[in-house]
Amino acid sequence: MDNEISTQPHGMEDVEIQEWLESLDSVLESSGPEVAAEILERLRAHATVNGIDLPFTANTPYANTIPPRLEPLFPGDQELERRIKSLIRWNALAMVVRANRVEHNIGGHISTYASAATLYEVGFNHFFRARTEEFEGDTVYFQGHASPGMYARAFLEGRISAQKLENFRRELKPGGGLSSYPHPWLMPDFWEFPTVSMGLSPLMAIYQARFNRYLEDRGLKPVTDAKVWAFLGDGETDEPESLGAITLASREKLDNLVFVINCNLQRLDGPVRGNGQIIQELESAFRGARWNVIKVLWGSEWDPIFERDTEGLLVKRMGELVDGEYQKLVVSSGAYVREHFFGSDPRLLKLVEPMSDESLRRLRLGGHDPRKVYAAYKAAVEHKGSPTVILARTIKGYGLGEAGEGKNVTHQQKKLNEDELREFRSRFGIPLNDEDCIEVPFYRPPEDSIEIQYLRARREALGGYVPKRSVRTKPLAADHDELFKEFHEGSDGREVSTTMAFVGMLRKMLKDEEIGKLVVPIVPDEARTFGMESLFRTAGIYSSVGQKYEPVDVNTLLYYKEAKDGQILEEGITEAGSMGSFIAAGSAYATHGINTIPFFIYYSMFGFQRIADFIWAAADMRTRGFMLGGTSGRTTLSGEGLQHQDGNSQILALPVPNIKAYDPAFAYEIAVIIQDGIRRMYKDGENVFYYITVMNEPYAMPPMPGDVKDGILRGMYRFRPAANGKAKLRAQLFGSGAILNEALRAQEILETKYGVAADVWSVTSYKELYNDGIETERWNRLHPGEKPRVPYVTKCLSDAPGVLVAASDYLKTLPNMISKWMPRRLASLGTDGFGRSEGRASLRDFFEVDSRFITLATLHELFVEGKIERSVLDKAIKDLGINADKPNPVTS
Ligand SMILES: Cc1ncc(C[n+]2csc(CCOP(=O)(O)OP(=O)(O)O)c2C)c(N)n1
Ligand SMILES: [Mg+2]
Repeated sequence: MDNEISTQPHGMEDVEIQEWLESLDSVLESSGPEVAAEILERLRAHATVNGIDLPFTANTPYANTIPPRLEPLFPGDQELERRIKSLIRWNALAMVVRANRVEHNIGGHISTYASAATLYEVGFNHFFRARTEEFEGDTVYFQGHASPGMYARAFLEGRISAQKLENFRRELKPGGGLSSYPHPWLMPDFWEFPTVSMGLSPLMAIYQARFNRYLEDRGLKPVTDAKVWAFLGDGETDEPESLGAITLASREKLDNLVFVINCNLQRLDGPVRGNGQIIQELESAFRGARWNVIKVLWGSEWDPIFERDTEGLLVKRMGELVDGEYQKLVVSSGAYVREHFFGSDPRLLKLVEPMSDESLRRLRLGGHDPRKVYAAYKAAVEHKGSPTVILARTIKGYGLGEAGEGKNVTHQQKKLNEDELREFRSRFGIPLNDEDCIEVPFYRPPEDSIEIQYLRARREALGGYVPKRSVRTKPLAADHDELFKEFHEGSDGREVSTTMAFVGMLRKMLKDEEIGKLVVPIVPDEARTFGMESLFRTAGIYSSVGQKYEPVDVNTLLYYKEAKDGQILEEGITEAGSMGSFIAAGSAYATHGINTIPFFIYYSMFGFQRIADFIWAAADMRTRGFMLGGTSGRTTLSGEGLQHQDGNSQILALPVPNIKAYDPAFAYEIAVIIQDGIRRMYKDGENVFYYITVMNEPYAMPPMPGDVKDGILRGMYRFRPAANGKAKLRAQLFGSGAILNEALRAQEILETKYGVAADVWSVTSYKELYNDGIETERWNRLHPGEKPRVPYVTKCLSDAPGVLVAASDYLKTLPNMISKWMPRRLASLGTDGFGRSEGRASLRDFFEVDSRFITLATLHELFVEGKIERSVLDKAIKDLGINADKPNPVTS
């Protein structure tokens, strides 16, 4: 490692080094750490000027950041807190062991909480402030795999019954159970943040902390000292999202943010960095990103040894070991530690000469020492000007002994034998006898015991219980009819894209009396692509420091205006980060009691495809708001080619149960969907959110043809019936998004050239139609004695004669999934395959979704039904200029 402190460089005399160290000590004593730091800084500069090549290092030695003399007094009753923690340890273990006795392999984790118990308990007893009427409260992201500990604590607090603990991981049992991990969807009164997909919570926490500042800077919430705490695993930091946004946190000086990384040096399979030091690696990454880094490596028992070590030998030795060695050392006997750790140098051995093997074995790590952890947390919450990360060393499976302490298998340990249970019981002083203990009963001391009294008093002092989720907003009141009405009227022949239409609505929403302030436009560096630059000046781009420079385009109308009260979150090129902001803004109704309405507009291909797991977390969190997939449609986005042209996202939205996905064609459809969405989410409090694809193809927006609102929202409505309803040859054409225009052109061709009268339907949401269909089927299956219900699609088409043809800018499977509720077979056209850099017309020819192919598909269906001759079909292929031997877009 490059953090080693060399104590004998190039034969230099010990004495000389000793003199330097002593003079530094004396400066420290007489003038304090700031002066000492200044001297060292000057020395470093002096050395550099004189040609001394000092290697770069962002590391500090492998020692605690806070020296014992700067440690605050521990304010709690340490012994009582230890007993409470032991009870939580026991119950957390009991939940997992019991659950797996009832149902083999139901899973659950013991070792994560076992290693992190002190990190959490110090937080619960002294730091995590609850949300109250007066104070917004701290926001805590709990490490997903530590959930048994959180449940066990809530059990002692009297918030979760023994019955629920019994049903850990068996949520469907009568009376309910507990979800494996933090899921607000499943436990909406308890969990606030889903954290178990590793890497999501660190990024979400950063954007949450930043959003808290945004709310303050915009005057939407009072300025407070509330903190965001995120508890992570050291293995978790390998996920790119974990460290992916740490520079934003320091750039924004988020001193309201504290990361606690539980460095037990292990992940699931084995060591995180067997051959290196994860703590030093993380330290340099975070220090390099200008975070305040606090290392909590060694427990108080080490302090006197460090004190005896005037030569800095111990810290040097500590920097030498790789994590694989440490993993073994911390669970070895005292004799082993003496021989293998201190034995490397007789002077080190001398340091521990007076200590017994037993006391060597009992040397604790920093993350298991409440005093050290308290000192770190206190320093973190008091630190100003940058976020803090605490790197706390612990042992994975702490206290499990032979059952897994520090072992590579410990992550998966779910069962303990009788001896192991007894040992754990004794080690943590649980008042259960040998016989009772092997039944692993839950144990809660009586309500009037000092443990329960203390635990309750501590939480009362901190405002109540954590975690706890509650919806804290009042619903919106207005109906916003006026706001959206103008968009029902069409564009009067003016050609606009649905994106432009949406931006027009956004502009108007921003001015609205009720929702204007609540709208949060979020964009990852594509505002110009979507024609949103006009909002830069009017709404302003949020910047915590305002605008320190005169923008280069200040003389133009639409200059790049950054402002402290700016409303737009211009996130730069990070869809993940933007989603972090979307989640923070879309869940503020619960976190802050503020109905912020996020509109996150982005390049649609880089949404579901790239950050689907964040979207899944947003869904779990009951996030509200609108995601707008811009430049959408595989053939509608011309030129950009394979990576950009999106024919997927409407499909990828299908699995997210509470997302409503729409592919509207016209401005009035978008207006209807957004107005209804605001009502559902912010007035009626429904836990849904929206995905709306918008396109960049300009065309005239028609006025709304009568009252079709219900059809728009339910997924389809007849947009333009056939002119001649009495014709012999009939067809129904289904179009979506920009492809609806192709269906309308096909309607004309069919009528004028082939005498086919076709109705054209706008299908705004295949997902809504599909959900309605499967729900209807299900209801009928479960209620055979009652009058069968009819799917909406079936109802729509009950009096719709002729062949059926659907075309969209997405995969063919989208229309196919609803075809079984149609009266006849459906021909589906869609854009399966890789995109191409081309113009729209060529792309629609290539993917076979233009008006010619819709015409051909219709004629083909009529031919199959025996309604027209082959010759008509053959001629049509020729007349329409279709190359029958063209490459198949699906495979080419
Ligand atoms: C994205 C993702 N990948 C994989 C997993 C499966 N998984 C669960 S815990 C774990 C190891 C955790 O190690 P670490 O982050 O060090 O936490 P510890 O339990 O050691 O505190 C893994 C791989 C997951 N939950 N999420
Ligand atoms: Mg770990």
